[in-house]
Amino acid sequence: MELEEEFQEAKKWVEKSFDLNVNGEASLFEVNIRYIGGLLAAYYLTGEEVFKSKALELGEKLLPAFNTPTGIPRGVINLGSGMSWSWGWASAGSSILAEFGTLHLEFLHLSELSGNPVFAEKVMNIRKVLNRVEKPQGLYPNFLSPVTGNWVQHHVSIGGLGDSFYEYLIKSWLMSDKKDSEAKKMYDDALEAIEKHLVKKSAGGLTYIAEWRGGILDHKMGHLACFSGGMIALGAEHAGEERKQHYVDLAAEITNTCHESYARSDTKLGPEAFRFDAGTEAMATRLSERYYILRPEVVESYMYMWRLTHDPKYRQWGWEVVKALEKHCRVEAGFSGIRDVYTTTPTHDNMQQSFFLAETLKYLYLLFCEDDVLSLDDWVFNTEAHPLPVNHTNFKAGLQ
Ligand code: DMJ
Repeated sequence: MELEEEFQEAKKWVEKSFDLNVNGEASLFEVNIRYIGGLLAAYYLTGEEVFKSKALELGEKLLPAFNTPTGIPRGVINLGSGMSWSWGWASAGSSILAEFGTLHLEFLHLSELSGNPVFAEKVMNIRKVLNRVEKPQGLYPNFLSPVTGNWVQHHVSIGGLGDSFYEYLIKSWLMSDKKDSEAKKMYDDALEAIEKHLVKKSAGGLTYIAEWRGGILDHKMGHLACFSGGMIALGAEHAGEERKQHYVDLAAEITNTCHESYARSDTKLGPEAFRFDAGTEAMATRLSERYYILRPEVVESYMYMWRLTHDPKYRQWGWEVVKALEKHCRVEAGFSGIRDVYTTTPTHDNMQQSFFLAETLKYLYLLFCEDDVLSLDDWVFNTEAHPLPVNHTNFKAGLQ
């Protein structure tokens, strides 16, 4: 974006002030997708060694979390002491699918850059455990025990707790220059099961993805689940001639539903979760689900749908979001989340989440760029929208 001065300032901060030995609770998943992903992308975009060495140093610091009987990492780590543990709120000491399932892209790059296979081995082992365990109806529940390697609860969601696991399957295949056929198969099978059991159409004709609680459907879609329009669009091109149109349509329908969740609010921004029950369609029914914290998933899907179809409506929808952000979220020091999307005198939550810069604004920027800016043929975006290069040459790490 030609923000050269800001870049130099940030680089200086990474060199001089980025302390990797903090004693405190850090999420393995967030450190990976935000810090390691960000550092790797900065390295690949600029070639500056400092980003590579910090990414590798940080990667080493995450390794102790994998010392469990199955090799499935625990969710929380102290970077100073190397101690790791499971989230207190995760039932029976379990690890979360969207967390341990969202390491693959970054860890393969860490092995590639360092020549040390350990990172690739860790994520290939996670895949092995997942392939071994029985999947109810072909679905992947959200909680797995790092001790036994079995599911702890049968709650399935394409939104929070599950989301980016599915995203990393198709992206692992794309990043390997379409060589990692195991990832592609896992993605295809998972999507088939999701479509069979979770994809529904409302009375008003809106397609949505429900959540599954041990066989019982919860007709709710989280804002987080709205990334799936983009994911399905990204995979559609590679689905084979007969299935391609089917997936393009499915991606468009889900993206349309997510747009409806924005269009039906007074601020034109979408709620944290919306429901399809008791006569409600694509609106939050609970007070606690009416907030918007500057999340990216809906504009992320607009960006992928635009690149796939070039239908101008996706740029129009993106522009509606830009205007709504300016109107309702802009504050003196930056942008803030709002507590209720259904009132035009919103209360700010006084927080600018880091994914607003990393993802929401980046996807909006890309929506209005030419397709060759970070072309999807050459780059995959990690789940925090940090671009990582497709390995067009010799992607061996972990795949022997
Ligand atoms: C981001 O941190 C990532 O996209 C993650 O995968 C889930 N969603 C948040 C932003 O909403």
